[in-house]
Amino acid sequence: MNTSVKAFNILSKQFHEDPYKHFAELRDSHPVYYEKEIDSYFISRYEDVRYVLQNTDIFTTKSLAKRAEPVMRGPVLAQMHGKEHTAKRKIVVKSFIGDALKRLIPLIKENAEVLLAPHLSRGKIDLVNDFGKTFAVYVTMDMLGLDKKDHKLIADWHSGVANFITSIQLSPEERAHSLHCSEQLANYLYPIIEERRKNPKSDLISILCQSEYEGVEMSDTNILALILNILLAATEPADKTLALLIYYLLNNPLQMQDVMENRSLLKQAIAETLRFKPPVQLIPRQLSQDAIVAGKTLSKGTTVFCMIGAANRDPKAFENPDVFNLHRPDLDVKTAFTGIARHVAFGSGIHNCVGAAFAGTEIEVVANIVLDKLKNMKLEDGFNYKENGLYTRGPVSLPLTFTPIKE
Ligand code: 2IO
Repeated sequence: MNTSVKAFNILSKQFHEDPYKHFAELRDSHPVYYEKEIDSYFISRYEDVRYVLQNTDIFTTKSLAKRAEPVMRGPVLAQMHGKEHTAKRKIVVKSFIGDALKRLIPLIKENAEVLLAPHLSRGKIDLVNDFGKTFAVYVTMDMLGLDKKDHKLIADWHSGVANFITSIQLSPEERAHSLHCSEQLANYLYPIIEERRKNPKSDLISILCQSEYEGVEMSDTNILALILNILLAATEPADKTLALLIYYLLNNPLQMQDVMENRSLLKQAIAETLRFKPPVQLIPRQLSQDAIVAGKTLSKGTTVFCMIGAANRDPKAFENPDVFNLHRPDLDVKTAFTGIARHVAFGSGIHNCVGAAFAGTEIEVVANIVLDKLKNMKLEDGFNYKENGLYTRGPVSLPLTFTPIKE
């Protein structure tokens, strides 16, 4: 294994521009890559990523105490373990599956339609900045039971907090701004928690307020942390996934045609998008003891990042991994939105994404509406596709043209 000569650096501009170009070299030559500037290791092989994510006793989620708790103001689900984790995850998951999920579908539809409407007569839209970002915030706010008139405030505070959680390096100014956004969110949400305790409705905040753990209601701080957890996790990856899905379908006209002719293939296309371009690229862990990964001994206390994009492109796990193919036999759409998915876009092991089924439905519902309403959809002429982000990553913009619908 060659560990001395490195043709790239994870923190370089070149890597940020297209991490995918470097994944094969990482997996082949530096499967446990050390980044000195941030004193952390990056793990890129599918097998190793699964091993790390599935062994939470050794590769713990303690990393989130530094990365998330200052802005979440309390423990998020991924930080919990044992009885507490099981009980609280159960409370949250109930709102994301079964009948609760079915009840969310009309809200997802309505949000998509309301936000697309003003663009339909224009024949053009930037799917990320004119639609996706606001759509993601609207759906999350509906689910939590927040008043969408405040969506701009929430979106701004959300991005400040997300910047903290998903940063590799953070300047003191950025850190101060993120903490300020977190405080604003707390000031906004505490009175709502108080109010929902008194007058519960059917939304997720009310459910959290009414739920008991070990016979007592949760504290305001613990409820706030879970609300922020859901706000971040539901909003941050949603616009990215939608834009990536549409971009790769437009780039693969035969697959687009298949989906247009048979909408039941859309779920497969979403699963393949998550494998091919996972919106969450990194999952951090902290070692509780010395451990060996890909033949390398890592010591207790070390921070490692699982590279989700690299793992999902490992030829040992997926055939022709660098080809977008919604028909691939190794995708397994039945499990793709569950904890036993073959791809690792939702993580793996006990902390796998609690909103996976919800995410699959949300993107399916909105993508169906986009495909129905934006007839003859094309990328705008001369458009230069660009992605942004190392931790969460997605298209910077996606300007589309389509046949306008006359009002
Ligand atoms: C919110 C990166 C948006 C999660 C996080 C502090 C914990 C956890 C994740 C995902 C997506 C976010 N981590 N969701 O990677 O809840």
